[in-house]
Amino acid sequence: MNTLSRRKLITGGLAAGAGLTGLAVAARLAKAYGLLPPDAGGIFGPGETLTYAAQRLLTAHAPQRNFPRSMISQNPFAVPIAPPTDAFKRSQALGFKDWRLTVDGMVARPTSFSIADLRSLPIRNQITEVACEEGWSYVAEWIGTPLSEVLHEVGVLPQARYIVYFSIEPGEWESIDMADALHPQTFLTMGMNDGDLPVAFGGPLRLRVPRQLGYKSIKFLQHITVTDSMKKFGQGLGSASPEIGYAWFAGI
Ligand SMILES: Nc1nc2c(c(=O)[nH]1)N[C@H]1C(S)=C(S)[C@@H](COP(=O)(O)O)O[C@H]1N2
Ligand SMILES: [Mo]
Repeated sequence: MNTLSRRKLITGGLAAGAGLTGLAVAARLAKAYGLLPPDAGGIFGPGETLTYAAQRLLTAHAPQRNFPRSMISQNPFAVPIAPPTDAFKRSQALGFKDWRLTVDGMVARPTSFSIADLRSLPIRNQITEVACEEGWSYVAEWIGTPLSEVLHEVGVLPQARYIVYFSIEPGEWESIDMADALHPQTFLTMGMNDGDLPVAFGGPLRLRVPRQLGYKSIKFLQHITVTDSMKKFGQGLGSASPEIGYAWFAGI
């Protein structure tokens, strides 16, 4: 037996002895390289871990499709939302002039932004799809400022890994990693199809995350916090979605 095949045998034997499948090995590599999603359940769910790791390694900066204007949906479907609270209605009566987006956590300059403050940042538009996990989708034009502009304003600290974002609607919160947070299509959205963002679609402020399923695009955005770990939020799985059985990473 030559040295090479002997070494192969030993390596193979080690892997078999430890009961490691290829997926589990990949999951270990993913962990070693910081590519584990917060809802990864050890060696359970290595498939989801791989989806996230593969996306991050291969397509970290890939844009979602930007549609031509002719493909904007005529009757976009708004998922019915809970009836607005009195506090929300008061703010709406004021034209949302008192609405604030608070950005805090691992930042150099915690800041509270009004809608007018956000409008004074560089404004961009994109024509992208909202795809719900239940199977339907629509295309709309979204107008807003890239989240990266706000993160730049507040000065994200180097150890930051995720941004966690909360709706005024109780129980509606999500998080994304810094690759998605800094992606140019991740928008703080104030406008839709040439008008203000309607309340039914999350107005006055929605985080659009077009590279992931609709449930990551939280409506009535009120608070963003920057963190190095998801352990301290909710059940520590990254967002409200995995707590009810949906994947934290919903890349499309
Ligand atoms: N605050 C809040 N944001 C939300 C939801 C919600 O119920 N409340 N539903 C989510 C889900 S499951 C989807 S698919 C999209 C739907 O977006 P649409 O209403 O623009 O179609 O919004 C997401 N954002
Ligand atoms: Mo959804």
